[in-house]
Order: sequence, then structure tokens, then C-alpha cells
Amino acid sequence: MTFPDPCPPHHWVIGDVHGCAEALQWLVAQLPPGDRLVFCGDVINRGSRIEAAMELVWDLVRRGRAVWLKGNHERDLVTRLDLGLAPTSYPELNGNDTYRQLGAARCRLWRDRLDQLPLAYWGQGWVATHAGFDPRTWQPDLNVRLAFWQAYDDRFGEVIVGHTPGPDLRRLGSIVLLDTGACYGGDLTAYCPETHQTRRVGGLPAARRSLSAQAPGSALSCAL
Ligand SMILES: [Mn+2]
Repeated sequence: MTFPDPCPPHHWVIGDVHGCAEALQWLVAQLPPGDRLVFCGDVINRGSRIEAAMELVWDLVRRGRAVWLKGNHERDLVTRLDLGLAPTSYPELNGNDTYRQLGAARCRLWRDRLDQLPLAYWGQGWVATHAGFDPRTWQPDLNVRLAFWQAYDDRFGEVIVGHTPGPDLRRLGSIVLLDTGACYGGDLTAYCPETHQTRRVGGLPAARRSLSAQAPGSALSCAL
């Protein structure tokens, strides 16, 4: 005989890490150790310590504390690896930050893990997914923006997404936009759907943040 847990653990949904391993470490250190973590996808690409970020998240997944949802960047890397073309003949893969930092062999070691990442995590009265739902099918869509924002009818309760960076956490009705652009000099943000609390840490080390501050607009211009 079992009794329901009188105080089930809370969840923290974490926005696009994009290789910001230091920020991720600082953020996780701020969160209650018994709470569950849901990574909203796009852990890879863009930042300077991509494999360290992947290892940190995967370790949390392996220990049963976290779920890593698939983002369009994880999906696209798997797609490109599966094309099986020599890197020299496939400039898009050469231009992939994760591929450049890890190399072909290490990318292939991650391929099956990335391919099997779930598309959504369903909580009580809320759901997390990378970008939103296709309003024609209401299935998760890893790239959707406006069509979902305009059509969402609250059928799933609160929907927590990353994918679209902005200076702060934003709400569009019952949609929560969580990506605060850690890799562009913004913050990495965690949001708790049970308490509506947020935690955020700076995405870049101080030295690099001051560099990025000298080039306003350059980062977000390639944000999407
Ligand atoms: Mn994305």
C-alpha cells in the first residue's frame, strides 16, 4: 500500500542553454536539489562550451532528475549527420557549432541520444515543449512561432516554450516564452510552473559579456 506524496517535487523549466555550460551550472546550483528539471531544447550550438553543456544535462537526465526535450537545433544536427556526406562537401555541417567543437566522431556518439529526445513534457495543467504546437494538428512543432501564438486556445493549460529569445520572460495569454538569450549576452532562465517563480543567471562570463556589450545588435540579429 502506498500513499500519495503529500508534497510532490516542483518542476523548473529551463530555456535554451545553447552551449552556456557555466551559466547552466550556476543556475542549477540555485534550484532546490529535490526539484525536477525540464530542459526546453536547444542545449547545443552557438555557445563556447557545447559538449560540457550536453554532458551536464545528460548527467541530470541519467540520474532521473531532468528531462531534455528536443529543440530544432538537436533535430537539425541529427538530420545533417544522417545525410552521411563528407564534411568537406556539406558546408552546412561544417558551419554547425556543435559539429565544429565536437568533431564527427563525437557527434556520432551523441546522435542516438539526441534523436530519442522527447518533444514535450506534460505536467499537471501545463506542458513544456521547444517552440509550440502546430495549430492544424496540435502536435509539437519545433519551429512554430506566430501561428501557434495566435491560435492557441488554452486546450493544454499553460504552455512553456523556448526558441524565441527576448530580454525577459514573456507571457502571451497562457503561453510562457522562456528563452532570455543566454548565448547572446542575456540570461539563462528557469521557470517553475507550480509556483510561477523564476530564477535567472547571466549567460556569459563577465569578460565575454563586456565584449558582447560593445557590439550591440550583432548577436540578436542572427538569433532565430
Ligand atoms: Mn530553437
